[in-house]
Amino acid sequence: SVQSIIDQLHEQAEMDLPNEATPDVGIVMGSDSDLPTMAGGKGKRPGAYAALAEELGFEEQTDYTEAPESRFTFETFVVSAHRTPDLMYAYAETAEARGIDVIIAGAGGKSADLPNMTASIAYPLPVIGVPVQEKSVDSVIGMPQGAPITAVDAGKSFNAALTAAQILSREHTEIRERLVDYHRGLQEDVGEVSRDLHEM
Ligand code: RP5
Repeated sequence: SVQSIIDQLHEQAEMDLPNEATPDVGIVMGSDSDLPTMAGGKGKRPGAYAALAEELGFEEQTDYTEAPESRFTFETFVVSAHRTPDLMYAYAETAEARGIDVIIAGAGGKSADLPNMTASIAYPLPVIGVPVQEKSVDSVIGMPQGAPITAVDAGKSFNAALTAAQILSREHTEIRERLVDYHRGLQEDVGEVSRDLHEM
């Protein structure tokens, strides 16, 4: 039940686990219908999972009873600002104590409140908002002065994951190197396309 997840979040927040045992990035979304955009998948544009798991070597953490194999991990929760406000509050409120360093929060619809509410409650933890649809952009980025959020364009959860990694890279040289390698790969891809077009 939702209450048992809330209880579990509070228990984990009290545990004071070493950094290696806790997820580095928390991904939350308003509905499981946001999963294809937030995670990416078959036939879909690559999303946050592709950036984190495939490009940057993060592992998805689902078991909290033992330390994950990879040093860098992320977790995913479906948390609705409107259907499960208590869960949204508990997730954002406990995130820092649970060892999360940055949150990616996505929601769709015209009232995409999860990213900005999460940013306000989890402050000073950085929150990167993903408007799941074009019509969600204003709702996600529209924050009052003093209540910051960082956001990407509609549907660009891949970029949200890269931004999350950029934040982590200030503390972890290994992530910095992976980001640089990823970018080098992009440049090589463009170079190849140009070569194919121009037979250089
Ligand atoms: C938003 O409403 C969710 O983030 C989702 O994008 C949208 C529709 O949710 P469902 O009705 O598909 O669950 O809060």
